[in-house]
Amino acid sequence: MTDRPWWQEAVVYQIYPRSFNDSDGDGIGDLRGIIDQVEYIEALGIDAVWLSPIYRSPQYDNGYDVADYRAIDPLFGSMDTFDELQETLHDRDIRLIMDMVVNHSSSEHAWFEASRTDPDGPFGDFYVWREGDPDQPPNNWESAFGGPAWTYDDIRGAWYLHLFDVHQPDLNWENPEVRSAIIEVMGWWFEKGLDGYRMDAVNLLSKSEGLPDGDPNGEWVGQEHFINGPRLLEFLRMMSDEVFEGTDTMIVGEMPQLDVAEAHAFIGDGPFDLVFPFEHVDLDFGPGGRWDVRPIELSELKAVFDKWQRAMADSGWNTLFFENHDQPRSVSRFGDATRYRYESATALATILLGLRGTPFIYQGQEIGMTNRTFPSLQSVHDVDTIRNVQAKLDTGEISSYEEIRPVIEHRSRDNSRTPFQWDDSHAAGFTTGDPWIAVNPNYPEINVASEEERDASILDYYRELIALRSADQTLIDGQYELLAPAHEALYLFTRTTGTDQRLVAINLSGEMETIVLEQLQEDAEVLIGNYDASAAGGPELSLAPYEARIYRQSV
Ligand code: TEU
Repeated sequence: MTDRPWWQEAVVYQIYPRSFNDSDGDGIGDLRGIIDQVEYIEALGIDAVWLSPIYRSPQYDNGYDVADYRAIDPLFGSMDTFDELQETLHDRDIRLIMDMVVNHSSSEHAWFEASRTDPDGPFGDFYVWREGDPDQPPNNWESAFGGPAWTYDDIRGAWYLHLFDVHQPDLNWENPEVRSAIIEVMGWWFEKGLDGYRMDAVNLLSKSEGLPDGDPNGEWVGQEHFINGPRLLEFLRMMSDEVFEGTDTMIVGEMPQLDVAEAHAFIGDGPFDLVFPFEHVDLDFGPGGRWDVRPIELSELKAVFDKWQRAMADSGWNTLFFENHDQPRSVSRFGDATRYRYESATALATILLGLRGTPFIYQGQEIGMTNRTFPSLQSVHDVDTIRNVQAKLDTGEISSYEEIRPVIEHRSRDNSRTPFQWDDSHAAGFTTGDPWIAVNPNYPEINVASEEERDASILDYYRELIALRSADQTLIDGQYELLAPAHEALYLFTRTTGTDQRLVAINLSGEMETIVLEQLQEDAEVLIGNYDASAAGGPELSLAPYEARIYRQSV
């Protein structure tokens, strides 16, 4: 035991409840389904579960549109089932983190209903309303999901802002009543025993005064007026003073477009414990932005990690992730899902758990689930993909879905939202009914049951690696140093505490690679590897395709 906060030693597992396990056959995953798989979760060796939103919601954005912050959506179960889940996890020393979506609510939230029908009432100013010509939005800001960020509401006769879907009106954080309402909600769940929050899109809360037009050529038009806005820190500090202060919780802020230089304001001595930046997963944006893809070099990926690792050496703490419910599957994106699925999935795991920071594993990553194909726009469920593609069709930027299909198949959020693959039975064992989104056709081969049967499986490797890391202070806290930064196939770094060192050696290519590495000692001991490499000391290091090893040595 150290005096470090628990979340610095933790490995977190993200569950997307809709797609994890369905207990009642309606085709949608639920809380009982999670309870039924708690042993699986426990056997992974993780310390905390982060649940994507389960609040009452019309589900236009799969729960990121909250209609009641204090109720569980009946799709997922009841408050009693929630309590049971929390207790079941706590009994096993697994903490529970919930997603909290406070930049916007659902348009079906009672606050919005009241706001649009009674402008002079107590909720009249809860959202960002502007009066004006119904044909002329108040400014040129765009929704992250494509098209204008404004919709004219006929009931109120005014425009409302929605940085995401039309069903996700932005809350007006300038209004102190909004701030206290949210703070009350957040405290309420803490009283129920919750261990922390993942704060959704939380760097968008403060908008520039006067809502001026944004650069029409920006990646997200208007972003300079709503990302890390003028009062953001003030709002987050207030949250921290009134809700987090003095609790033993973990608060991680999701912050799109966050720069490393800005990160320190939010963590360390800042209001949050952790942030999720996106620099490493945005690297493959093409010249046309998010809906364009470019290949990336390994040296670029290493440089981004290196920058964040070095920035957090003395204060702050990193999050480590390759996947979440918005990102495609990492083995398809950064590995080789066809020829070297086991090797590359485990190599990526070794990076994730080898770096310094808190690792977040997304459901299915631990069995090497892959991207799938989306032959038509009708086969896509995600509002982000559908609306962005539709907006491009409407403006004539593309003339058919087929034109953009390769990008969608690379990037669509649906890639990670297909049902969790438990076994080779109907619908991968996810549901006895019709799954809300099609199961990846590779489920007969890729599933938990088949992983359990293999001699060397991705799942076993994850379990072993998590156990190794959780018990190894040098892997948790050792100082990080990158070796051979410009190498385009090898990812090599050390983690050092005093004289105790781990050397993490990974080949991220499909070829055999050899290097003379002075830092690798002859008597270095392999602690874990995804090939059989018990006696493989240096200084000459040869790594098979996607081979990964963690060595222990003294320096
Ligand atoms: O995502 C925030 C965000 O900025 C997204 O636009 C993200 O960049 C996008 O999904 C592209 O990958 C959060 C949630 O994680 C996401 O699921 C929600 O849809 C969004 O907020 C709105 O609540």
